[in-house]
Formats: sequence, structure tokens, C-alpha cells
Amino acid sequence: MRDSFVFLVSGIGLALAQALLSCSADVNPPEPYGAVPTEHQLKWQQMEYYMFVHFGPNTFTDVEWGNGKEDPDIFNPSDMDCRQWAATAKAAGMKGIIITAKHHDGFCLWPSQYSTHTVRESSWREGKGDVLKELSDACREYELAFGVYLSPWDQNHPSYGSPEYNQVFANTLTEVLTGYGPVFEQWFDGANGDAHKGGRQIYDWDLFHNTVYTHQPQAVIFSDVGPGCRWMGNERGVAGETNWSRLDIEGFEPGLGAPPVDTLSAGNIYGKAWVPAETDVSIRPGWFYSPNTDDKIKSVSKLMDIYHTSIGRNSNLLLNVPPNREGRIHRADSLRLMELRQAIDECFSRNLLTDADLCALNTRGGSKRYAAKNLLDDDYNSYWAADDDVQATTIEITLPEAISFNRFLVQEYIPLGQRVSRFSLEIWNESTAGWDAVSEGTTIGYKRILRFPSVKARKLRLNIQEALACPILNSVWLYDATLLPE
Ligand code: FUL
Repeated sequence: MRDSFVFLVSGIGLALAQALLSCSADVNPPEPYGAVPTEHQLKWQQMEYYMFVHFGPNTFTDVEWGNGKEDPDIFNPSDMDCRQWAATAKAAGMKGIIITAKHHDGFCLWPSQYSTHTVRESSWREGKGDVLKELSDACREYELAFGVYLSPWDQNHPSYGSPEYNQVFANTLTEVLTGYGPVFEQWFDGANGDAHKGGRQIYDWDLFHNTVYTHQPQAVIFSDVGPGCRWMGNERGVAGETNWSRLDIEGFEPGLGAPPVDTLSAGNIYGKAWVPAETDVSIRPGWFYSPNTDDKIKSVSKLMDIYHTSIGRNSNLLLNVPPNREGRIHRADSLRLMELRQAIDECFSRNLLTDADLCALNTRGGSKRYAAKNLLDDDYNSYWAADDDVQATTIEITLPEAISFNRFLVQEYIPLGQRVSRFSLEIWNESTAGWDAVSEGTTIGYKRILRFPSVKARKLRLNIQEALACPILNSVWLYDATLLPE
């Protein structure tokens, strides 16, 4: 009796000791796999959704590409209000604004001392206006990040097409990067058309990048090939179903020297650099405002589609909303943005997993620190991880009762790299006592949203079929999204 008591006590002691051990930091966290994001790239990725603003002489001329010969007086917004743009972006749920400080026509929206084709030469505000100043102030006021687009292709500048132009461009870049506070993203357009003199400019990308690193080291540099983030290959708002945030950029250049668009869309599975995708798409048929497109604004369901094929496919969404000739966002665009915000909120506001039970087939070292329940908390840095030798495993989810759902959202913990290459979502079929697949995917990355027709179930499982290294996830969510009318 006494012996069995001792045995019982020591048995409990052992179990306790094991439990304590599994809570302790003894189990090493996984090593990073491949290229990983910098802290700035991670912050950028977490912004997810922000506004693109195409504004300049083209706003007044019904063209998409000006030729640099336009009369600066053409640029004359009658009632420009950057606070209205910022208020609209904020209300839409966006986290920042990127403006075309200089498009291919070379017209500078600030009074650049390196150009004679600027707001200063226009009669707008008697030549004393500065769009970048007003917008950066408005972004600060509305707590939005501020970003700038500058086109190296410049159809106005007399030195374009000669080696001197590279320094001119670096100087204009410096003005923009030193005059208006922090810049979260520097957008470089890869377009490289013929110069007015006939020659094509050879861009000095190292000089341009170093100018950004010097003045705004935290800015994520966009181009076809990054290095901060990449164009995802089309302007339709559809990122690759397979989308790796890694890319091989050695030997490539923005524009003509870029990898094929298929590669930009899918990334490179074993790519050496971390260059996540950004989806740029316009709410209207063109990038610039035209009264001809007032009735051609994309529908809410189209924009919701785009939300799923961009943010839902491991890409940020840069949605272009061009201000009109008054210098304001047209009410039709802002109304649409509010409708979209409402649709997003309705779709993703109620996570059906709050009372769910999660059970992983494999948990790293059996440790609570890496347990599946971490997938439900709000702490970005708590995650579920598998053992190093496990590249395929499942996470079973049991709900308090059978419910209907049609969206599944999953996130990999990207600070340790992107790993999963094939997975499916399955539901337990009571009548056949087996698992039925409802949806499947290849990559996950920062965020992946699966869309599928409504199903009803009490038990479901995430089946990770292939990964390049032990999978590490930090969130799963389940939703029953309202279906939108076409
Ligand atoms: C392209 C440009 O040529 C378009 O005008 C627009 O600015 C788009 C976002 O990038 O390369």
C-alpha cells in the first residue's frame, strides 16, 4: 500500500516534471529556413492594404502616358484636398498612401530644383503649391504611412538618355526622400521608353538604391525585382495561386531585364532573396482619373475577388484610387471603397474558431510552447511548429457543434521563412466516416485565404501534405462569409 502510494506520487511527480519540461524553453525553436524578411519587410507585409494615387498632368488630359511636352498650366486642380484623400483611405481600412510624385511625363508634384517641369511652373496656387507636402502632412494627421512613386523614365528632362541623367534622378529622389518625413515604400517603375532624343537610358540602379538606403533605410523598395518587394506580374489584381516570397534577383533588372511575368507571379521556390509580392491594380480602367470612367468603377464583388486573389494569396494590395480634376477623390470611388470596407468586415469579422479545440498530430518536442492552440491567440510571435524531421502533418479542429463555413484563413510564421508547398482543408464526413477535401492550395506564406462553397461540419482538418522544412503556422481562422450579389 505504502509502496504503491510512493509509486503513485512519483508517477505524478514524473508526469509533472515532464509537463514542466515541455513548458520550458528546452525545446529549441526551429531554425529559419532560406531567405527571411527583414524587420521592415515584415512590418510592410503586415500593412496588407494601402492606396495608390496617380495624379498629375494626365489627370486633366485623358491620357495615361503624357509626353513631357504638356503645358504645366494643365495641372490645375480647382479644390485639392489631400486630407480628403487621407480620410478616405483611413475610412477604407487602408494603412498608407503611395503617390506618383513623378510619372513618365517627368512632371514633379513638388517644386524640384532639378526640373523645369513642376508644380512651380504651373499657375496652380500661383506656383507655390507642393502636393507632396500636403499629402505627407495629411498622412501624418491620419496616421497613415506615406510612400512615393518616381518614374526613372522621364520624357521631359533634357539630360534623359545620357549618363548625367542618373545623377539628376538621384538628386530628385534625394529631394523627395529628405523633404517629407518617413517613407515606408519607394516605388520604382520599370518602364524605360525611348528618350525624346532617341536613346534609351541605362539606369544606375545601385545609385538609386543607395540613395534610398542613405535617406530612408526603412523604406521597402518596390520594382519588378525588389529588392524590398516585387511586382507580381499583372495589373488585374490576381497574384499567383502559388506565390513564394522568395525570388532570384541576381542578374535581373526592373523593366526590360526582369524575369518572365510567370516567375514574378509565382516567385522562386528556392529563391535566394526575400522579395514578397505586391499587387497593384486600379479601381478604374485607367491609372489616372478621367470623367469617361466615372461609371466604370469596379464593382464590390470584383474588388472582393481582388482582395481574395491578392491579400488572400500572400500579396499586399495597392489599390489605385485616382483623384479627379478638383483634386479630390470622386464620391463614386469613395462610396465604393466604403462598400468594400463593409463587405470585408462582414466577410472576416466573425472568427468561428474562438471556441474550437485544436489538436496537432505533431507538436515540436511535445512542447506547449509550440502547441496548436497558439494558432488562435492574437500574439503574432506565438506559433505552432512541428519537429524538424516532420514535413507533412495535420491539425484537427473540433467545433462545439456543426456549423456552415466557406472561408479558411491560414498564416505561416514568415519570420522563420516560407515552407508549406501543398496543403488541403478537409471536413469529417459522419456518414462515410472519412475525410472529404473541400479546398486545397500550394503555398501559404504570410496569409492565405481559401474560398469554397459553404459546407457544414463539426470537425475539419488542415492537412499539410508537403513542406520544404518543418511547418510553422501562427494563425488559422474560419468564416462564414456573406455572399455578395454580382
Ligand atoms: C506602369 C506605368 O506605365 C503605368 O502608367 C502605371 O503608373 C503603372 C502603375 O505602372 O508601369
